[in-house]
Amino acid sequence: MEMETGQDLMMLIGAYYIPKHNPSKPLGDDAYFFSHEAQVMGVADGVGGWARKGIDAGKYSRLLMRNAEDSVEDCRPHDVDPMRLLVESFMNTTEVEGSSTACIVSLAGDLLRAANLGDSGFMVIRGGKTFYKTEAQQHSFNYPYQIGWRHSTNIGSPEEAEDIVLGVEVGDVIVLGTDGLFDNVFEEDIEKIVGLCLEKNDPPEIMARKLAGTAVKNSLEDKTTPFEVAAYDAGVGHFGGKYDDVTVLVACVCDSIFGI
Ligand SMILES: [Mn+2]
Repeated sequence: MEMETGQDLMMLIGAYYIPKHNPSKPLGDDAYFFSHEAQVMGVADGVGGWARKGIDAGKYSRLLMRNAEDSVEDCRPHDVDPMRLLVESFMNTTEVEGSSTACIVSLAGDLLRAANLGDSGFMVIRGGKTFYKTEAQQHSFNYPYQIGWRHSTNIGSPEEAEDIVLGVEVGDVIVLGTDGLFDNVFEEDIEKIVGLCLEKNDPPEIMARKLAGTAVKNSLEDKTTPFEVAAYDAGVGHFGGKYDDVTVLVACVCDSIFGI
């Protein structure tokens, strides 16, 4: 799908991943990729419940993201359709079993496009405030929409992903993450951290590292978190954070004249 776009903007992207401490599974369940050249980035969170069946869902999420990255080569740079990328990578991910949430975000001109399935997601911060935030898709509390492969059969469908298009501006900051971030850091705190980083001129990777670090810290402390609030709303007793793999990508939207 060709899109009519305005001003030519670009995302300056940085990433940081803190896997859950587990010596037998050092890579965790999250995976991500990004391409400055193509102006696209994505995260995936393998569903941990598969461990009970002896399946490492991290292998699924990593292959899903690698296949997405490979499919980027077939797209025109600065014109990547995230939904198409998600469908293609899903169809190509049949070598390992498991399932995963996924969120892929691209920039074409001044249009941000995204495909979001499950409870990973992103927010756009403009002028210090949240301008846009994805809604988590869940069947029930802590049971997100997902895509996967098991016994040579598809699980879920990438077409269930929310297809998002929105205009962005120079100075916008996009925070893309797995639920490990959004379950443990309130929106207002993400805004604050991003604001402080901008004051210091931190590059996106440092911003991502600070956000991920805060998520892990919050998850280990006895304090109220978004996960606790969501659990309460669902009638489930859970206090504090949710210790999880945490992946954060930060993209600063700038004029492409300064970039590639
Ligand atoms: Mn997670």
